[in-house]
Amino acid sequence: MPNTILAFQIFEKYGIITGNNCFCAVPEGNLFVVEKKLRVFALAALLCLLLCACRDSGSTVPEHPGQTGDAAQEALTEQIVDDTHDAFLVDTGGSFGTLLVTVEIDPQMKNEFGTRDATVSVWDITAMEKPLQTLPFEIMVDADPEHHQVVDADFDGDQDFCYLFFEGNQPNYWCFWLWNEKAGQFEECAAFGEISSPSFDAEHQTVRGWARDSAASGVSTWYRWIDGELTLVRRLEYHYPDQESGYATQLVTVEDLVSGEMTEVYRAVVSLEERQIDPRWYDLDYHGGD
Ligand SMILES: [Ca+2]
Repeated sequence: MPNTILAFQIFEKYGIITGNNCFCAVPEGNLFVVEKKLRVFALAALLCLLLCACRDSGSTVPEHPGQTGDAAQEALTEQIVDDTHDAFLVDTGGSFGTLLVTVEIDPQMKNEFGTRDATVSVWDITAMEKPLQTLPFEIMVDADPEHHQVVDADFDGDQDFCYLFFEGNQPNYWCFWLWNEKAGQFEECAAFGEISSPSFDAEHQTVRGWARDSAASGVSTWYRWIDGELTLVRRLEYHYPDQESGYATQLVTVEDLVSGEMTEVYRAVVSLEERQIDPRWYDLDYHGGD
């Protein structure tokens, strides 16, 4: 788990952290109307399909009745929520239905930066004897209902979830676990660990990040899922104000993913006061020019 390493990198970049006082850190069966003479054939075909479906489901996801939101909501009300515990529901949208997720944070700090061990447990409320999954991670903030998000982070139609593990003056970083319906489990997506304040645009299938570097400088990033990998496709940076200009101007650059490499496609010095940049650079379909 690389969170501690990332936390140190963040610490080096952003210095002393304020804020949370933590360093944080069958298709539905189609019914065919068939002529009498075709019924025997149709029934035989249906039987064959059912046998294939049973074999397929048995090979990946265990048989599971799924759960409705109401039953899961009732289980949620019985969970502890305080500074070291959180609980919420995730509707996987598949055979497991709605799952209960609990988070427990060890109160004991591991180092001077306030890193603590935490555990995400995923519960099937039809079998509460033991969690469906236990997912350890490291955290540098307290538990809080505002520190979890349930979102379809990879735009596949199934809900995923994340938990805040680091929060600075503005940059904030989240651990993401994506639902894999075929495997019947959540899987950590490490790529999100480097994206501050991720937000999601399902319409354009983009993930956007924002990391403030100072009061006047910062970096916006845009990502897309390409061949299953969360891939940086644009980076727009307002650089630290130019000292030689008496902090009246600053450099703005835009880098795009071109032939597999991040390539600078725009560079301009702008007035710090007006911060003028062509707003079209905030549209990924714009690549410069008129
Ligand atoms: Ca998803």
